Amino acid sequence: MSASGFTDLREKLKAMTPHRDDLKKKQLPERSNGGAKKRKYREESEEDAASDQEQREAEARRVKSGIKQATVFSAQECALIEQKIDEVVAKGDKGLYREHTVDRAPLRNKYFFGEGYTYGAQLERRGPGQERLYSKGEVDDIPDWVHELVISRLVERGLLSEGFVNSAVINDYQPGGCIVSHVDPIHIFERPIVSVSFFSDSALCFGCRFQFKPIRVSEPVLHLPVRRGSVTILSGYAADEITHCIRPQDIKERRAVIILRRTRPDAPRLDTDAPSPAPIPSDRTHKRSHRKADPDAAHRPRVLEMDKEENRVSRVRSRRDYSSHDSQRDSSTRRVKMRRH
Ligand SMILES: O=C(O)CCC(=O)C(=O)O
Repeated sequence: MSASGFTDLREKLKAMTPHRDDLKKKQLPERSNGGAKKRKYREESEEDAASDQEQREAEARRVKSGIKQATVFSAQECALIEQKIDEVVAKGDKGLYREHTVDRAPLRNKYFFGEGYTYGAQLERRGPGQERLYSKGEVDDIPDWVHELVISRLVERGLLSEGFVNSAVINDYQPGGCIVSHVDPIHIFERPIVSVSFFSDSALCFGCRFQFKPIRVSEPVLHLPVRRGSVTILSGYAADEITHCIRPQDIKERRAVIILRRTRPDAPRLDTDAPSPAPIPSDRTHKRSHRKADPDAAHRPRVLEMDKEENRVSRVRSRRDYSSHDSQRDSSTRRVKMRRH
């Protein structure tokens, strides 16, 4: 034993730092508790992931319930229709259509026939519910070949009712082209929405979130192949309760689609001489996120934020456009900068 009463220096050290043992004792249960917490957290997140997966599967089933598809056009018939689409493109390039028939965007051009519509950029209020039909006669009529080669075939097959279609839109996509997530405006178009694909196979996706700069698209709730010569008919949940889009990665070659729809008799129409159009009943304008079924869906608010961001960017751009042309603007002839689907 030494003068200090300790034979072992380790004991002396222990006596000088008693709190260390206490600390260890306290820490031990803490540590194992931390492990339990982690395990619980992992289990909970696995459960969350499983229930999220189940919800997505249930939603995919609801989407499928509103989709009908059929292969109608042979390769030979497609080739003839594709030649007609090329003629539309050539006519557009020569400037032979009315101003609002053609809407050009990078990697995607649209040709509106029968009826055309716009977002409300020129109304200075944007977003779902703000879309307006152009005044009658502002877009070209539906070409005869669309009636003869496409619509009548679908009527014959019982896929369309006679006289239903009064609007035909041709989208012509280049590789990498896309259409962001949207619901075809409920206050403008009756259901069903009928589309026929040409030139190449692609996919229509439901429930995707888009991010921009660089463009990124989240996993869809449903990825629906849309093959050359096939018809896709959307109604119910697929048309109204979830957004659809074409992702850039799904357009690998040139693709075109002819969208056949009927406008509602009470669809609001742009009338440049009149003041703002009357408000539309909220049951036909309420905002739809890409997922409606589960109000707790974690990503839903983010989608709306992104949609807002999209609109905000266009609004800023359109304001910029307006301001540079302010001197040219009056109440009847506004410059229009818009985004459409
Ligand atoms: O390209 C498609 O099949 C869909 C196009 C579409 O949803 C639209 O133009 O509103």
